[in-house]
Amino acid sequence: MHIRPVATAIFVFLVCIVAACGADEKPAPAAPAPEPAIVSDSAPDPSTTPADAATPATPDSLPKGLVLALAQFVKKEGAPVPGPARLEFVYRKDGKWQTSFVEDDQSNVFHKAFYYEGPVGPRLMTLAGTAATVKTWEATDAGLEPTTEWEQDFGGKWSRMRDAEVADLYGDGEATVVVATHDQGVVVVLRPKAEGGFDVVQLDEKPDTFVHEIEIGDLDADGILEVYATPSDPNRMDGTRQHGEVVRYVPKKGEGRVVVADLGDRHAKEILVDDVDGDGRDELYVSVEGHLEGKGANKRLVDPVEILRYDADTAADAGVVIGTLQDSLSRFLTAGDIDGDGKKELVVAAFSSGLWLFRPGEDPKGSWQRELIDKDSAGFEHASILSDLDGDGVDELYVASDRHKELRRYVWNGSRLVREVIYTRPDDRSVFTWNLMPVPVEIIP
Ligand SMILES: [Ca+2]
Ligand SMILES: [Ca+2]
Ligand SMILES: [Ca+2]
Ligand SMILES: [Ca+2]
Repeated sequence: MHIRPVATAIFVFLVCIVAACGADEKPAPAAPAPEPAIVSDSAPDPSTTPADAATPATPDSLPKGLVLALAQFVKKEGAPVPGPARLEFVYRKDGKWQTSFVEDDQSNVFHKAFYYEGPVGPRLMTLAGTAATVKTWEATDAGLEPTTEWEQDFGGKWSRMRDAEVADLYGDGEATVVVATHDQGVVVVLRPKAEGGFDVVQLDEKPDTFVHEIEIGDLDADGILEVYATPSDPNRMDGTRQHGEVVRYVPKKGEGRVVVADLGDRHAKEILVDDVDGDGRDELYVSVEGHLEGKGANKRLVDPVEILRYDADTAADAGVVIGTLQDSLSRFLTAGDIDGDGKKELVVAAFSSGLWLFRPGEDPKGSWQRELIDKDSAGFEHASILSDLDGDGVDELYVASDRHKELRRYVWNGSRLVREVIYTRPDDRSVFTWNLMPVPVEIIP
């Protein structure tokens, strides 16, 4: 692959700004990709307008929209600088996809925003970096009104709220929030109080440690939820190999950090806990980064991205490879039922090789079937989610293709996923879409 000057310029720009905006490592350049080895890697053109008879028509209005959590860069004296943390809402009303936004000057990145129903009613919850805040936002006639629920300077170089998941962690019926942070290894539980607000309970801390991702589930099927997290050293900008692992906490049992996946000198870029194979028990999926060697034009991929599966009894060094991608990174895994057959699939969003659909094989603890959904979809984070916004029982796929400044929707047409662009950014401002989540339209400003 020839690297065009414009691509190089964009890459250099990304490296320059990435440290400032809450990114935890530099984007790797596109690897010269040998052709992938297994199953159908030729995708039909997904950009076909979904006009086939089998493609469901999109209703004029939908009960749910999407919230995008963003870092943005604005021009100051001609140079790009981090702008205020930004949320964008995309929703369908009156036969059109519409947008609205909220900005927060207190921070320069929102890493995640999601719908949260606690004891005091429905809110939007946000996680921001520098300043590191967790806020709830109430829908009022005057717009979304924020309340700061937790704010902290962790005392290191960076202070960021990075990820959160919500579950009834203690079996008390409460929507408890687990939060991952940068850069002192702090993991906390936010326990909602009846009168509003949260008790902050710290699960862990470790000097000079980024905690990137949180997942919650019950792998051992004992009815008690476990918390999974991905701590790492602060990523180096020189691409040096670093140790990676996935750890587990069981707050209800008072059980602290246990390493469940030891990835040697490779990082976990994403984890997902879900019962994708449908046997009634959750499993842990880990997206392990690929490795590039060499410099400049000689740079080549020596280890592919691997998607590993862990069950409750899998040893930390014995994750099962369900699939590989000839790519350096994959930072999003999302599970759902894309074709309405009652079985879940896994979508893997890779850095430069596109969007991939994984289906469990006959033995879901072995190699899975893999299909290319769309080669022409990319972004540093490449945030993606399977969600049933139209409520017809089948999940649609929503993807932020930041390279194209587009938000895209993919719908199953009976034989494949068909792409539709539902939002194109109207300006050339650089953004990182860190996350997107479904939200009821009632909370959208
Ligand atoms: Ca359990
Ligand atoms: Ca399972
Ligand atoms: Ca399915
Ligand atoms: Ca649907």
